[in-house]
Amino acid sequence: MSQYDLKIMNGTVANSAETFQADIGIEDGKIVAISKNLGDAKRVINASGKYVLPGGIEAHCHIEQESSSGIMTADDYYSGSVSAAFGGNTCFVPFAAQHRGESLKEVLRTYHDRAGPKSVIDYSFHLIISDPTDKVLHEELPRAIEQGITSFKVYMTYERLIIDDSQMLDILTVAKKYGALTMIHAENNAMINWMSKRLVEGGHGAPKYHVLSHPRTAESEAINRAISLASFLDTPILIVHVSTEAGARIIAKARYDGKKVFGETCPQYMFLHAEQMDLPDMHGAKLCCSPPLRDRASQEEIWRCLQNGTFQVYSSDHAPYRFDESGKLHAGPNPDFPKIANGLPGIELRLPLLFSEGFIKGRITLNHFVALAASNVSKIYGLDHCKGSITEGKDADIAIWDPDISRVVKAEDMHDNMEFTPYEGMQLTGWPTTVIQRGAVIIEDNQLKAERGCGEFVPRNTIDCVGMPGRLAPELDPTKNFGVNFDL
Ligand code: DUC
Ligand code: ZN
Ligand code: ZN
Repeated sequence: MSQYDLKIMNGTVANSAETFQADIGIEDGKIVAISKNLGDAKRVINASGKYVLPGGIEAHCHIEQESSSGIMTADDYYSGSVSAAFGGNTCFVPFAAQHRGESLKEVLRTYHDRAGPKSVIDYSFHLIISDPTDKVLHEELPRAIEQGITSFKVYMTYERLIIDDSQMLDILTVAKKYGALTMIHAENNAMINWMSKRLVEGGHGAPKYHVLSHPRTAESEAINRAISLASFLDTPILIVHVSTEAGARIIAKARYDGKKVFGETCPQYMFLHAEQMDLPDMHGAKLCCSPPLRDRASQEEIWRCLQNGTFQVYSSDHAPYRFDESGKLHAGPNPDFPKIANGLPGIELRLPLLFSEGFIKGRITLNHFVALAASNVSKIYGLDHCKGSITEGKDADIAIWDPDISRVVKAEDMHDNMEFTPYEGMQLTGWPTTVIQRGAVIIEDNQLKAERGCGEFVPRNTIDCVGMPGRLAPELDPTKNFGVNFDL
């Protein structure tokens, strides 16, 4: 009689569309049986009274990445992945950032070298494209997609990252041709610069004015433009870190119209607000991120758009910069807000926040929690062949959650390389207690059990937009444009 390597017994198992009582048998890193009364196993975990869920997949985080101004994030692939694992994740997809003049081959080699020896969870990368030369577009991007890097991010703002609309069309055309997903940081650059200059010149350089410098309309204008460009070509995009109701409504309308548009929001827009930045001695800098925190009413609107499915992806946007000269205050002890490093830590708390404040408090179902934790990401970003659900044949990536544990968040309990957390003092109920990756226990009894470098690179599939009909603009469609072929 066959013996499983591991059996998880007596738990309540949930996927994005079903919840059931079953035991799970694991062999060679895969889920091989889901049933009651399984046979013997070398090791048994009793999950009685707990939820047995797919391991989380973090789709937006900045790990061991130099910002465009050359500031390194505080977490490398070891501390970043350990922190993610303690937060119930078994896989993440950080960014591999191209700075201008760099080849994508070089960039990917650098990030493989950073991640491979250190990551304790499985990983892929999204490229950041800041220099779409002909070589990048026609040789390097197709090659990267072939290697399973099937998504990339572009910026509509930031001096050293911004691409113009014409470059955006070039990138979207390549994405369409090869089946990749373009992620878009959508903010109107001119509005941000115009506001920032006036605020600083007027003596309003303190961190809280960062919020005013990124008006809501800057986000909605750019989202609208990005969707117009992508739907012109009928190619999928994902608008990352949406912070406003206006932006969310544009996405909802586009999806209603059948356009291939996905939306992402982040915990900072649901749990934090701009008034918290009004602190003495530069402490507001800890909460500087882009798009910025909004007001309390916005928090409710963002929650509603998560509940109603406008956002399919919920990510931490973990961008850890310490409150010192290595990070937030790299430009000196008292900089004006445009010189403060942008980003918040949150990779470890993304899921505990949603489990506690979403599922336990009855705002979302357990299945919706699973969808946001893992399943939607696995489908949208091409990981569905191996991850994102508890299904026979998939990787045994599992997080066991105890709904009865209640803890107050403290920075000293986090496993990232930060000295603060924006969520300090929140009481959260429900925490992951055991995390299993490809059948190996990596977190147990609040201890790390994984070896440095045990995570593996996961090549991703091309992007599937079934159910999103879309429509190429008539001007590009040879059946409607006097037969002109744009080779799309
Ligand atoms: N965009 C991100 O995605 N993360 C941090 C800062 C930013 O502008
Ligand atoms: Zn961004
Ligand atoms: Zn980000």
